[in-house]
Amino acid sequence: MKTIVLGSILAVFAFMVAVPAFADHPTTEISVPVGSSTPGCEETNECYIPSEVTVDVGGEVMWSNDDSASHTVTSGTPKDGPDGTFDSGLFLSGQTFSHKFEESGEFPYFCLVHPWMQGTVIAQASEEEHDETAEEDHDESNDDTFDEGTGATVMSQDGSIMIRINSDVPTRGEEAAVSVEFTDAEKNPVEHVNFEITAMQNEEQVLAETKQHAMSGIMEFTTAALGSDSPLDVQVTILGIGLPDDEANWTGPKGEAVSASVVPEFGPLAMIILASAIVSIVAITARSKVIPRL
Ligand SMILES: [Cu+2]
Repeated sequence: MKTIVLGSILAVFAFMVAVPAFADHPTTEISVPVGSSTPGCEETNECYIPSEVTVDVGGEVMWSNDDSASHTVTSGTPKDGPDGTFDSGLFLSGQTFSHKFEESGEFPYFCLVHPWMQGTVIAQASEEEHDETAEEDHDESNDDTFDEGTGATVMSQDGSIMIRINSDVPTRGEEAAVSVEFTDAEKNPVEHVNFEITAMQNEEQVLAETKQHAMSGIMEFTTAALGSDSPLDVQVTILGIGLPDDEANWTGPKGEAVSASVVPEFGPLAMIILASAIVSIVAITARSKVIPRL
């Protein structure tokens, strides 16, 4: 009798110990460090830190954008382009992206905006998990962001306005045309959108227009002559819908910003525009100066 009880206790104990070891995977964290938007970090393998990690199958990896610029974590290589396994889309300073690795293998990834940024995740099958059925696919990509041809479209948080940004390929010595289009979910133009627009290249402002009024839903701008072929970062901030001289009665999303990176040719892609909504509502002062709160 005594031995049977002891045996059961041992069995229960073994079960309790084995189950957490079987199911638990700590999240592996990777930093996107300050300054990685400038070439040079690849020389010391520090564009993602650490640039190579090994996880168990089923393990999750979380990237934190500790830089001031926006970046992507995109599976594939700059040479062959994205392979479709995972893609963060553009994520802003202070934001994170996570992906769970359900299959073993070596997964190279890079940043679409800054293709010198490369890293690798190695997912290893640990023996006791061979029989584990794959969990449903965790797609962490930003649902309100999608690419259409060379432009990018983002829906405002309240679903009332789709903001589409198009641009020329950034080319050294040339001005780039940047257009902004406001439509509803059925692609009908939204009239009387007040907004401001800025564009930066290599930390230099090449376009800055405040108090713009898109009467019929579309407006085109021209940047200053560009200093290089580097990515162009465009930001559009919606100030409200209504007549320009009637600011007190403007409706719709106010102070919501959309940022887009216009990435020139590399690998098999001629150009790609990545867009992301700034989810925090920004504060607008009397002078329409916007301060993103991230
Ligand atoms: Cu980047």
